[in-house]
Amino acid sequence: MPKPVIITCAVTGGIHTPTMSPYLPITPQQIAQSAIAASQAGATILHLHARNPETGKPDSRPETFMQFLPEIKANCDSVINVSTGGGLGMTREQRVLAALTVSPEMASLNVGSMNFGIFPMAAKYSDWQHDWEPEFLNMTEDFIFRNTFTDIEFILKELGEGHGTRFEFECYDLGHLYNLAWFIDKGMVKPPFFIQMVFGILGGVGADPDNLMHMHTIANKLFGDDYEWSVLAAGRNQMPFATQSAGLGGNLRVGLEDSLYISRGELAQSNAEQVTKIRTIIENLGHTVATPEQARQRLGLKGVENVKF
Ligand code: KMH
Ligand code: ZN
Repeated sequence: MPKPVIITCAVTGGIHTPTMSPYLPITPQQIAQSAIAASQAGATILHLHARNPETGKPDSRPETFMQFLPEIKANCDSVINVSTGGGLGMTREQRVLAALTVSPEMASLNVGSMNFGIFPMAAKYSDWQHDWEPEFLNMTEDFIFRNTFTDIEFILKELGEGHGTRFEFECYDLGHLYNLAWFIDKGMVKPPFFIQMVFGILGGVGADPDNLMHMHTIANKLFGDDYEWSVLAAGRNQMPFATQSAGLGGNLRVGLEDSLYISRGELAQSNAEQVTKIRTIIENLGHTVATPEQARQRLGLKGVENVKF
């Protein structure tokens, strides 16, 4: 019997900008409402970033997160996963501060440095709502998303050991799996590991189904039965890759952080719409969706009573 599928919903992220979609949650109220609706649609885990309410720019301040985290926690039982990726260009300390403050059950951890090229999106839009938007996108042409071994160790120690927070290990390429294996061999990461394989980011592995199969094959060799694997793909590849993962017994991630669309050329009007679409696919495949409690048990999480928000 295949395991219930863990659906992660990445509610707003730090990649897309306000001009790109009127449906992208920006304010704390919008983020909370969208997250709660996504939970009601079936999201097992909620992956959360914060944004400046006035400008929509990625915001790493704990006080901004605290304007929506308690409301989400009070209104749904989905696992709350606070991003340490922040917004491109933030320092390590900025990126991890919110998670260190709120001590979540889960946080993201990016397992390798890379080029993170979202500049091609800039050419698709004009009449920007805010000046920062094209600047933010275009700066990524000469930008390295820094996640050195020292950076990773810092998060593992400060957040993992310090707070009992466990991680959504974001792996954008084959080498990132080997980076994670190195930390496991050093005894700095304990099973069960939750590996989020990321496809289709310019600078990471391409969104080719063969790459998903190979990353899965290598992860099986490296981690055996000690891991849960999940798949996300950016943009138009989101649903096909989520579906491929579900068909292979994997878990998956959707959400407006990773794609603004519900189908080719049609903007998704909510996170819940994407969650509902993939839930229907999962159930049509004969699978069930994992409950937050099942995810807590499978991922070894500390329990919602142990967070600080
Ligand atoms: N934006 C995703 C492709 C993080 O928040 O730590 C990767 C991500 C990184 O979600
Ligand atoms: Zn994220």
